[in-house]
Amino acid sequence: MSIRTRCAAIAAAAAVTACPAVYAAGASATLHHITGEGEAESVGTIRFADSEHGLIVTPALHDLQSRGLHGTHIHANADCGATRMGDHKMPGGAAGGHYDPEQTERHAGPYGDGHLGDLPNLTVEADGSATTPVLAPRLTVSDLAGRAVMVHAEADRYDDHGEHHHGKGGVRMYCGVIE
Ligand SMILES: [Cu+2]
Repeated sequence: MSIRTRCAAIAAAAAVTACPAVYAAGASATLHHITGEGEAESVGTIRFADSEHGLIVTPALHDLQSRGLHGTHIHANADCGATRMGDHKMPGGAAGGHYDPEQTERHAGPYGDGHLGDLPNLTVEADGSATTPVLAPRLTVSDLAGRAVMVHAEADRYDDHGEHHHGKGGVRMYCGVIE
């Protein structure tokens, strides 16, 4: 059954008329600056939509602290809180690691065969805004429920040298639960 046919059947059964919104539905997240104390100010939103070439990720972010490329991923848990190990507080630690349903444990980038949650870098303009969409060809909106999107302080070089942190974008800086 096609999505359109199934949608029509659901709409008939539920006596609703909002069918186009059902199959055109996307997802979005409101991002917040994150610190060792948890979530701070909002910096805008990221929207997600399916296309025939994969997931289109459209940022509408502002007041970001540094220009240039920033590593961005879908992380496993819908929680942007900090975690604590002894005296060390980790911003966004509650979001867990990169979404990796196949348990590849490889950080291979959006076009690789590792973490499904690896997104292309987001580009932050000189004025601190980010509005340029990127494409994640292996993901769909249906993968996103119950997860968070994370923007890191530095560029992601898809460098998977063990715990070599900067290869994945460095410190977790902005996070949003996907809804
Ligand atoms: Cu990340």
